[in-house]
Amino acid sequence: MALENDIVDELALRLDTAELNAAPIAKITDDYPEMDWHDAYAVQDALRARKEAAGVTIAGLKMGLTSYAKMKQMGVEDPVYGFLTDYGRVQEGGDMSCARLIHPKVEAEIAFVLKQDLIGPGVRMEDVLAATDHVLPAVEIIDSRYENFRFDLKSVVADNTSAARFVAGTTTRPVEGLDLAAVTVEIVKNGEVVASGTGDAVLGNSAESVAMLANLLGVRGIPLKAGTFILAGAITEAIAVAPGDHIEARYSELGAVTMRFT
Ligand code: OOG
Ligand code: MG
Repeated sequence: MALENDIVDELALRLDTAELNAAPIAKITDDYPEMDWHDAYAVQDALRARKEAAGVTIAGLKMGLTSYAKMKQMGVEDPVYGFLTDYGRVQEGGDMSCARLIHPKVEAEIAFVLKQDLIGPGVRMEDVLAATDHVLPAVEIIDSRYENFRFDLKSVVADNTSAARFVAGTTTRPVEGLDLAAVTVEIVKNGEVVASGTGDAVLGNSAESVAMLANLLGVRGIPLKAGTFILAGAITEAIAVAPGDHIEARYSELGAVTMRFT
């Protein structure tokens, strides 16, 4: 680690405050260019600890930057993970206020719920499929705490991978007989298709992304527990939204997820 503990805590406070006040900040590597990957996840862990101390419950985990569309959009090359919060969960078909968001964007993803723990390293896609209770469609609303959504990998890891809100669909499916790589999705904004993609955009198969999550956690001695809700990463590029927008993510096989921004 290149950063002292008190700096890690100060950066977590900075990011938490930016989120709670919906007031963007400069990316933290501008001040600490020497920070490394351990520091980045240490800041994310400190942010999570701050929120839990304030009464927030962790609602799941997420992978990010797992598709080429996203890596290209954000100019980065490695997948990352973060956490989801109870206050980030929005009801399918519901309204979502933009008041506490900075510059929200929506992403269509496939979510997993496991029936068995996965303990990395060494977890393979087949292990994930065998350990999956069900999958469901989900939209993630990301909202970078950095000005103009501009960041590098260490800054975005510290910022909990831009996690803000999420909407899970109501139809769940077991993975048996379902080709996740072939699932298609369209993002429809105010009646117009604005992005589309196929499941294989996420590391060939979203289950591969969950295997990577188990392995990234495993390196740190953390098991990926049964029952965890996991967002496997955006299939398409992210689409900016504003008050008044209606969003529908339409999947083959998995149904649809809708929401309105206010
Ligand atoms: C980082 C988060 C990316 C995904 O699904 O790829 C992400 C960002 O683009 O702000 O959640
Ligand atoms: Mg995402």
